[in-house]
Amino acid sequence: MKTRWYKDAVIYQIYPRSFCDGNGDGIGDIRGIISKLDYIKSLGVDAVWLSPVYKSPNDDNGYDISDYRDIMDEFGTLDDWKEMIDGMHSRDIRLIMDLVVNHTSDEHAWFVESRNKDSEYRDYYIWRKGRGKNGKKPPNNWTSNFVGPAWEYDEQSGEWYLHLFSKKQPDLNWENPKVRQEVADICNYWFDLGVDGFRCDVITYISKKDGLPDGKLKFPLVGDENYIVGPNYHKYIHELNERSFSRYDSMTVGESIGITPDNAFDAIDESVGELDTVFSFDHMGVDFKFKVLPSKFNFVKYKKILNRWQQLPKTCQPTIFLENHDYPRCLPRFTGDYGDRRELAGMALATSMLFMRATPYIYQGQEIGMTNCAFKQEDYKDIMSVNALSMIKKVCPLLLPYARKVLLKRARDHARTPMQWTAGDNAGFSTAEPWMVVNPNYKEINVEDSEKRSDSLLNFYRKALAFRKGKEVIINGDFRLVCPKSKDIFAYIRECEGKRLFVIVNFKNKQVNFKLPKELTFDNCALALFNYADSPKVLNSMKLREYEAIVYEL
Ligand code: TEU
Ligand code: CA
Repeated sequence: MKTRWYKDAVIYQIYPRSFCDGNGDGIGDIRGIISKLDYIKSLGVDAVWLSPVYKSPNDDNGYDISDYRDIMDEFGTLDDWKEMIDGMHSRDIRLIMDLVVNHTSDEHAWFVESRNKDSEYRDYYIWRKGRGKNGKKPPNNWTSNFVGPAWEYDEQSGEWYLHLFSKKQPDLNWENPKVRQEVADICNYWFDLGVDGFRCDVITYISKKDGLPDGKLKFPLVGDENYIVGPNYHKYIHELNERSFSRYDSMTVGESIGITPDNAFDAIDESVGELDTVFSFDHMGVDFKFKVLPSKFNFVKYKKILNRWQQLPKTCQPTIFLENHDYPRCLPRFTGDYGDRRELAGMALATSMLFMRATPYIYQGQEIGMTNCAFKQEDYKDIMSVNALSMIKKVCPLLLPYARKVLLKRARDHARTPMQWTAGDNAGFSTAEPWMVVNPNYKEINVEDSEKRSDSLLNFYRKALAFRKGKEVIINGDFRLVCPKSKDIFAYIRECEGKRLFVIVNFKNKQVNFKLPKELTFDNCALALFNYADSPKVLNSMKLREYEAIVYEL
């Protein structure tokens, strides 16, 4: 049944609200996506991961679902969706939908029912009595990922419900077998409509420790040791795999905070029958302390983390991504100040990631080198940013200027500014004023302009993806990091049945010297990909130019 097509696939992530507006109301939608299918195909990607498009009151832009079997009005109808998936399939592009089942919206019919203590849906969620006199203190000390306690008091029943995200995102009770069956049914509903897989949102949070014990006090999330990869996590995912994933030629990728190279085998090895792949976030944290406070980018550590994933057995398929809708843009996060070499820097990042043994993900706009936005305070739209600002205003207004500085580096909003299609009005994203500010640099950074230049970052991505396709050495070859201690260079060798690939990338906006390992010889080598027109056919100069990135077939 399983073809494991994802091993040779590159996946493009669409955040629908910000991708393309098809009906001129300022909000991206499905008709907008349909209008860009040829563009997506032209990139050479194999699949799309679509962030949630289900019915939702949009407290967290669709990650709060009120009906799993229908489409959000702002995004269109189920018929539009069917046209979209047909359009993808006819172009040989698969569709990965987002599966958000750690929690629902508080407006989901189950939760509305669940507020009633006698309802059969009460046990679909996690209700507890409070502590202290009159139970007016939350049942434990867990905190929400979106600031504040993870519990909300419900006057009607005098009890609290758990929400690891916003209070409009109550956590489902996976201990309840009915909930688990509902989830399998939802997956099968979409599989039967043709979807090719799921990206499983915060899937490692579904099993909470028995008795919901207090967590140790640590900033910023208290209690996470009691719900990340909890006691029944593997059992529940295995069951879901049996009831759903394994019945289709599907692929799954878990948003799997807590899965590390040390425990990945149990989570994704082909023999275990759970998820096919996971996203891990350690490499996305190397320039933040406590996940939020900006700190210096530790390049050596970054390489070390990625390398550990590469060394997993071949039956465990890693993923690689530099951007998604929850993180700031990778330029200049990982490249430092690129000055006027933005596209060269983007090519360096692309080259570093695309030839690993992994399923790479490209986030919308990454392919044209979109950057962070100099937001004003009122520009922030993300619930996480808005909550953080209002909490700080309340608790310690003196810290507001600092908080603003942090957000300029860390806010999820950066990834959510409208896709920059043209230099025209609203960056060609919409004919109306977009729901979110457009990055003013759209006049220089946009798809239309990138299409015109053969040496653009966009066209570099296309070349890289075309080169990658079907190459056994990239899909399955061994991975060896070269000069792991170098503070400037990301280099690796891939090897499979006598075929070798050598990838060398200068991450810095300066010339750097390097020393090649002795055993690397360049007889009969072919220059496969490069970002300077005159990149050397043979590496012997021992000097790489600013952000120079080269791939050799040895
Ligand atoms: O993200 C989970 C998650 O842990 C993030 O919210 C994280 O805390 C934040 O991005 C800081 O890195 C997933 C989705 O990707 C995110 O968009 C949702 O808001 C969240 O789950 C709740 O569904
Ligand atoms: Ca619209």
